[in-house]
Amino acid sequence: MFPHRTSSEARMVALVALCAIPTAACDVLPVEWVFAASRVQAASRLNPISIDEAVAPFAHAVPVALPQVGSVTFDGGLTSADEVALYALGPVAARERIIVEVAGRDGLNTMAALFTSRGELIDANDDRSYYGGQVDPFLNVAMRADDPNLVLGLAISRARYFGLNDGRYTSGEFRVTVRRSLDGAFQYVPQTVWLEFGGGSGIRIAQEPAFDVAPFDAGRISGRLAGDTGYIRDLIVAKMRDDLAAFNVVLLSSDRDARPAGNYSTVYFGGANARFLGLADNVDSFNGNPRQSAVIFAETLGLFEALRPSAEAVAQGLANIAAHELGHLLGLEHAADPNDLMAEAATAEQIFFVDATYGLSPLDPHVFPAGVQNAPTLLELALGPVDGLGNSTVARMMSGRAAAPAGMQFRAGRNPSSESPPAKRLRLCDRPLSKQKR
Ligand SMILES: [Ca+2]
Ligand SMILES: [Ca+2]
Ligand SMILES: [Zn+2]
Repeated sequence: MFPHRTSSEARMVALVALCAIPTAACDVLPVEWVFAASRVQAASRLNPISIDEAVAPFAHAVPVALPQVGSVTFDGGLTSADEVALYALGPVAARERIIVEVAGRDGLNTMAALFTSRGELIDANDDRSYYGGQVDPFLNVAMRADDPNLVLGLAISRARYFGLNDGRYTSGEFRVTVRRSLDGAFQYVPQTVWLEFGGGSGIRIAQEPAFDVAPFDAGRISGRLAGDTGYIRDLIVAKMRDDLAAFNVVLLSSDRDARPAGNYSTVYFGGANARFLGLADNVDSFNGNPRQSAVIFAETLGLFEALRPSAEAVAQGLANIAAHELGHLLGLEHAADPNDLMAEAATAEQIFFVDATYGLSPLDPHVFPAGVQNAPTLLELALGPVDGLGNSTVARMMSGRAAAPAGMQFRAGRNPSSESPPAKRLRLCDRPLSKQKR
């Protein structure tokens, strides 16, 4: 049950150690310029592993016999933060419930994730209750699709990089219990989103103190844009509608539409924040809660006036940030590909000038250091098909890959010989490190 060791291990461990840049807040990720000292971190994230590399370890998952109804308990170990332990649990069917409980020994702080046989993320969790100090992971998933070989992944938590120092992060052992029951009925939760450009007061996001958001005013991003507020608002809405056209989401604009009667989530545009471009309540697995909030601190883009972004570029930037935060409210995690809307970080140029999309991307290693996120599929499984006829417009982005037979635990792939990344990066985020799990 111990991993391959390779001659590049020392180098890879050193790479990760250099990534341990402390950040100001422990429960949210601040917006910040990243300077020269973080070039190594940028290398590992801005030049992520390929999709093939990210899913390669899944062919070597260790088989574990999960009863049709009941539980299995087993022990495992991890020797470095680069390592992942993957367990093949066999076939699962839609509407089965899978519950995973992990106990790290001697304070080992782990994270866990469930994947399809193709290495596509189903759900991830680092801490059962981050705010409550329960740092063992916990997963409780009603399966939404059949899969020929469900995979459970364990890795050492990376939470200490954000200031959480509880527990051990070097190596250790854990015990896992996986339970299966037949009570995994689920409902799709379509989403209406209110894009609020008129400001708000007493807004609460996650565990942040309540705050007010000023009305959207392009002139407070740059005096050059003072006459473009309405134009930029309309462009933001149009671009977000384009991003979400394939999904069961209705976007309403506060200055064009009537407020909806039923459940909706609100995305506020306005104000400035010294730490964030955007904030979202949490990563809401399969959109369990259709009444949430996110804030896009539009005026923060004024920090990048040196780029002299046009009105169109500012609208693109705000639409990218808003679609990212909304992605969290719909259940999406961070991706490693900087061209994916769910990238955890991007350069200012990428934010302004790249029309990012929800795609198929290796996971951000803080979510899990192996596997991919297929955002279109996850959105469809959360929100339901786009029309009442069951005709989804979502293309399945990965063709089937056969799950190979068992092998050993595997190192998470990483490419330490990356090219020089852009020096300036922005963090887009945003959210509590961990999803609260019931
Ligand atoms: Ca944890
Ligand atoms: Ca939600
Ligand atoms: Zn984010």
